[in-house]
Amino acid sequence: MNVRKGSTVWVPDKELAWIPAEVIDSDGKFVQIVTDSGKKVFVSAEKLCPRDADEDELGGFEDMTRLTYLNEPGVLYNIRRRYALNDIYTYTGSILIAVNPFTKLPHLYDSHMMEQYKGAPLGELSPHVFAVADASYRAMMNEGKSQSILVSGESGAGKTETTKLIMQYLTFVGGRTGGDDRTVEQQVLESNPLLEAFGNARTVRNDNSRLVDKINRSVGQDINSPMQIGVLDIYGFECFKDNSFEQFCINFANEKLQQHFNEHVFKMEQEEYGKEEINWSYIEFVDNQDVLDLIEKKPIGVIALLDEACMFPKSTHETFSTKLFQHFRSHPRLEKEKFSQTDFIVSHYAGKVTYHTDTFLDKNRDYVVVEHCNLFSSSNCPFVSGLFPPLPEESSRSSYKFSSVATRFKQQLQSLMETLKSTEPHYIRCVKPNSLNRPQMFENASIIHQLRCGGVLEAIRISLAGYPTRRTYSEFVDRYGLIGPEILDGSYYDDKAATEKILHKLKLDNFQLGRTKVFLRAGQIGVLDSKRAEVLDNAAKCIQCQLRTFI
Ligand code: AD9
Repeated sequence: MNVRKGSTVWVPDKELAWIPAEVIDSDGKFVQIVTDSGKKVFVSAEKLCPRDADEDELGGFEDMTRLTYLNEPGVLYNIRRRYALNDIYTYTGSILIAVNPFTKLPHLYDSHMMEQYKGAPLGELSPHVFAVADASYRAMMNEGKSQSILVSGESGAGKTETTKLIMQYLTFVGGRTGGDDRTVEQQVLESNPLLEAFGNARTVRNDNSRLVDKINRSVGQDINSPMQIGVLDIYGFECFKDNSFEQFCINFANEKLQQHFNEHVFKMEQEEYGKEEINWSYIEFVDNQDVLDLIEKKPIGVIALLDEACMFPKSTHETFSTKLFQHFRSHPRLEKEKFSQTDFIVSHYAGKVTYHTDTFLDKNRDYVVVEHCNLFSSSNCPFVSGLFPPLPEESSRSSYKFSSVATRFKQQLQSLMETLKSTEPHYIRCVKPNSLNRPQMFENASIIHQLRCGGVLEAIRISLAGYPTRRTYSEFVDRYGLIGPEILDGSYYDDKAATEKILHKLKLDNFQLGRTKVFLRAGQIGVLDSKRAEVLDNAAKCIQCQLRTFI
């Protein structure tokens, strides 16, 4: 980054992830900084992130895209500032981040609040779970398209509470359908769990009875209605000290959802560019298809190799791991754990996870015989048949009659993805602010990790690949006009033309001029801010000088 003496920056910190600091000396590559607590340290300029000190004083932005510097620490501290004021909701574009308050905030959810959000366009009122619920309800009613609300986060992050609030709001706006005298509660209970496949996300077994209780949070007014709002409460990415087959399945599901999420975020970005009529063909889009291929591709992928091992009685987890390493010797997403012969490491979108394979074969073999499965799925009792959805042709015809847990999981995931693709998605990322479940405690490092796992930082990365900073022309001229006073001098000037001239004056290119806003590439706002600070510095010196002469 561009560091000059006096620049305000974020510096990495072991305990707090990032801390605010100011540059007191710089030789380009290395800089000396003083942290907020007064500590002076030398750091490599590459490790720093730019910080807009003016924003420290504010109570945080309702939408992360308003931040001057859309970087990891900026996002973290924006949420932190808001959380301190009990503003637990923040948008990152169209994604809602919800930080668990661990205390009751009844005023946030009363009927007066619900009334306010009814019909209000997203972004007009403060960020809220009701706003997302309302947006999905309106979209369903106006566009006739099914909607899905994906609520994710780690255990205790607030997924269940959030899901309940969504249902509360939907029943408030939706009420009863004409002529239907079932209570909403009954309807919810009778509703078809749109995303039923996810019963398996938690366990290795097809134990739906057990992001049944959980998945029944899906809401639909009428199971035969072509339009539905599905609420998916999904357990987030997992990375423990010991990770086994369960974590492998959960993380596979999260990779799938992440791909869906990336595509959605990318599409939303494109829509914004489209609205402003700017050229968006420059945006790079790197997805996680390579990890998904590694896991699910046939005939060679982790699941295929595992199934193969399970079908041969002589196989052990050692032979399975050996085969895996043979096939993926130089795969960028898979490596062997240094101190083990059988553990493998997958570089997931949210970080590396080491899997112990010891029980992989046993857990994957924990299947129901195909004939039994067919028998159960043809049961007249909907509960029983629901527990055993019919096997796809491919499995039931297989000469081995083998249905592994991982393959079933993969197929169910596939059907979930198809369902999701036919809906318009809305994302809510729940964050657990501390491990003690206490109000007003904000543990930076763990929150950064959750934002990464929830794809929030990935969404920002996608945004950074395009034009992360957008300002209306008048906002731009207000802040940076002093860089080119001659441009603004005198008579009438046009904000858009002035913006372009100021940018050219600084020899910046590759920006885009939209209908109402200028779109800047990552780093360009830093150049502008640096120049602005220099102009202000010089002006201050000039005034001092004039004062001295005067005295
Ligand atoms: V788990 O994966 O089912 O173990 P969740 O569902 O993510 O977990 P849950 O919704 O149960 O977490 O939230 C945990 C606790 O946080 C709740 O019991 C509430 O006491 C608290 N919570 C969560 N969200 C809110 C909220 N919006 N307002 C107040 C909340 N309290």
